[in-house]
Amino acid sequence: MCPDAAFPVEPTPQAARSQGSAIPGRKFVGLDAGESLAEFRELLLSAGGQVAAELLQRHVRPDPATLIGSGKVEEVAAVAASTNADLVLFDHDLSPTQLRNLEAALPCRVLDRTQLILDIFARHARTREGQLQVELAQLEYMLPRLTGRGKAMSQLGGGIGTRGPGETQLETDRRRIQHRIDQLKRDLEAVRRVRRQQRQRREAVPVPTVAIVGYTNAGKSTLFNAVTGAEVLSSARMFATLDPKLRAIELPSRRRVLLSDTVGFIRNLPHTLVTSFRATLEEVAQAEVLIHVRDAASTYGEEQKIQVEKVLGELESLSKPRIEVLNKIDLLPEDERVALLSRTKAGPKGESAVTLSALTGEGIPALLAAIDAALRSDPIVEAELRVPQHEGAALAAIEAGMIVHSREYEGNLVRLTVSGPASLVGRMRRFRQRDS
Ligand SMILES: Nc1nc2c(ncn2[C@@H]2O[C@H](COP(=O)(O)OP(=O)(O)OP(=O)(O)O)[C@@H](O)[C@H]2O)c(=O)[nH]1
Ligand SMILES: [Mg+2]
Repeated sequence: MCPDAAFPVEPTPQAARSQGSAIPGRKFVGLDAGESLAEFRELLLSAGGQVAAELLQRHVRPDPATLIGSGKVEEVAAVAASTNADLVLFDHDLSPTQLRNLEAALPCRVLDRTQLILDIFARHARTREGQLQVELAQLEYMLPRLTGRGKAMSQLGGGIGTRGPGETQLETDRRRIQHRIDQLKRDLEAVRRVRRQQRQRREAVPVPTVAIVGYTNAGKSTLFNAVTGAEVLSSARMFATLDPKLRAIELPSRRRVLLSDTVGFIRNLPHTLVTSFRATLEEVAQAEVLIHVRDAASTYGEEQKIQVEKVLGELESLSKPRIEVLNKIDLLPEDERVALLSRTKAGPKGESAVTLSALTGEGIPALLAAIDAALRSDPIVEAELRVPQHEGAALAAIEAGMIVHSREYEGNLVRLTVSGPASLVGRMRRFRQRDS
């Protein structure tokens, strides 16, 4: 069942900053309180919850005991009671002490932002590795927060943050959780060993990888499907994709690359998750080119871009060639579309930008051309070849792997002007014309 939730939010620096702005209407880089609240509401919906009430607090200094201060706690308690909420969510992380105090003072369970995101991940993890990673992150987050009242333990059953047994002895809980953590780490290591072997096998035949990255819900999976013809789940819910998906595609130059769809990023991605999903994000670290998908229709696109670049920095992937995709242009009014198109044509230095709609397919050919231009490995070279007509296998390989610009017949020879990947052209060395 969907628990109703009341949530007081945002004693954050961002909220304080936008309140203190001296220029009315001027937006700081960073979400203002309303935008932040809207995103948090999306997270709750993605976790299957419903909003019973929302409370906002602008607070410069968080209270170490309760985050929001005793007066506000009373207000929240009253709202939670009158709306019959099952859950109070905080768009902020809570220290073990704060969580304990709030649980004691409020009539229902309390979850913080990290626990909510962990819960969404738990719902969406499909592979064994994903499930193990999420459970490990949940238990590591929960361990120092056990209250002994059984509320925190309820992480393991149905509903948001309620999975598993109720009241249990605190010490037994701790030991049991520690055991489970050790077991999960061993299981994960075994799963990862298999994946490493698969990767090594893949790397024996090197095909460059292009990774699609971006903020959650930007449209990465929709784009992945549009380009590869695959049917990866795309959904209006946040964090629909947790496990990387790989598919081979052919570029206009006839080069083949592996395209990978990855987990979305979000501001303040819980630290436990960054480390546990590092393995999944190996695809990003290994990729030769990154496609950064952005939601052009989102009003907080700049903030999302900053967050994505922060995670790319943590993955030491900021220096890779990056193609910026401004997605969802079908949602923009005509004048904004035109303005965006002319801006991206000019292009910021060193970065290529493509505007497209993954939904309608508009702009996808330009993206494929941009990938071609960004790939450094196996560059495209032009050549003139003279191939005897009886060399059927070589002619077939040329047709399949290169672009043929012209073809002339000279006796039993075929004379071709081609462009193709240097590796393939190199294999046709014996047919090459001496440069004339
Ligand atoms: N109108 C419009 N909607 C789009 C476009 N691309 C994606 N969407 C929608 O945006 C939502 C999110 O799309 P996904 O492809 O699941 O996004 P994602 O980046 O993979 O999200 P996560 O895996 O959850 O991080 C879905 O409801 C899509 O239908 C687009 O070009 N235009
Ligand atoms: Mg996705």
